[in-house]
Amino acid sequence: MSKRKAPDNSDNLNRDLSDFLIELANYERNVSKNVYKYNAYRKAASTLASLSYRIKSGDEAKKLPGIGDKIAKKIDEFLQTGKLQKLEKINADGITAPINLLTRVSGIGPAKAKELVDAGIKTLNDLKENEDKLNRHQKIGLKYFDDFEKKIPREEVQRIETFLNASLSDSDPRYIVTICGSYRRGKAESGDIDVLIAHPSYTSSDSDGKKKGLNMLKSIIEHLEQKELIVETISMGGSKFMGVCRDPTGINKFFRRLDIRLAPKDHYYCAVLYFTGSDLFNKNMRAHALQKKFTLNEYTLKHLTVEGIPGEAETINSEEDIFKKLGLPYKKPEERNS
Ligand code: 8GT
Ligand code: MN
Ligand code: MN
Repeated sequence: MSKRKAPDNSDNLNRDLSDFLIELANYERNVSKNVYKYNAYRKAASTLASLSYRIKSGDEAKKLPGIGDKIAKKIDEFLQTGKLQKLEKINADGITAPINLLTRVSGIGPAKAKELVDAGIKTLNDLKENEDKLNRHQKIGLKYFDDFEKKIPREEVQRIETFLNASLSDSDPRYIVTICGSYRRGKAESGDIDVLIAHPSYTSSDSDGKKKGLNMLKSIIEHLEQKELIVETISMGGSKFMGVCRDPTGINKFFRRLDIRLAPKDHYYCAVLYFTGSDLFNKNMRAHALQKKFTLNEYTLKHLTVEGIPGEAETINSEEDIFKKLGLPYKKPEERNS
């Protein structure tokens, strides 16, 4: 995955407001560790960012979903003074700013960032001098810090998609390849590239499925290294690869974060849905599933008994099937951005 960030629509008329809410959200996530407040600030920021008009007061904002008294007050303070006391204080505490900086390194989460800052490591230079305190992922995150912060234009993802399809079908034409994430949701730019792969010969009922999946994923990765698309491996689990790639046409020179997942064919549509996101959309959909006595994850959709025990996996032959079984109107990927 890539780091959660501010809503990025360029014509955001409330940019200053959504920015300060995201700053507050990051503080709650990275420093206070209050997930509830983190989500509340993020939701409010995303609501304001999606408006087609400029918010003029806290009272006006309060009519919107997810904006209550406290956030409305902050909006008023910001509109009247151009700043926020709370943020001024946070930014002066000597801890929050470096923690926020370090969490921008791929692989460094809030807990690790705090540990580093407590040890006096507060800048990227400090990190370089203390590489022994970093794991493989974090080292790669540091090495490509600037590149990983750059957004990937849609045309570049398209080029990589074409290249991937060609390279994989050249090793086996039956591979099914889908680029998910923000790209599939129609975004003009992405933070990373999320590739989902399946193959008709690999299903969850295979007796030695785990081994088969891992071997298949390994051979895919080796092939893509040979083709000089993949340049580094961050981690490689049973069904999940995290690494670094490069635009194989050479048009764009930046190093990009690449996630590849291999799904058993019968789990494919649940995997597509999950891997397309957005993560907020997934959360809402899973909550809705629970209300309908289903449990939904990246693998399967299952009915829950009255005791809350999951039954057999439903047969799913499309993303539409999942929505239908949950009694929801189908949403196209472009409609899943919040
Ligand atoms: P992006 O352009 O910033 O990459 O936006 P994105 O494509 O929507 O975000 P992502 O972080 O690449 O995640 C894409 C989907 O992958 C998410 O919707 C989520 O369901 C799934 N996902 C993973 N791993 C993780 C994870 O560790 N955390 C989160 N939040 N989501 C994850 O595959
Ligand atoms: Mn990702
Ligand atoms: Mn992504």
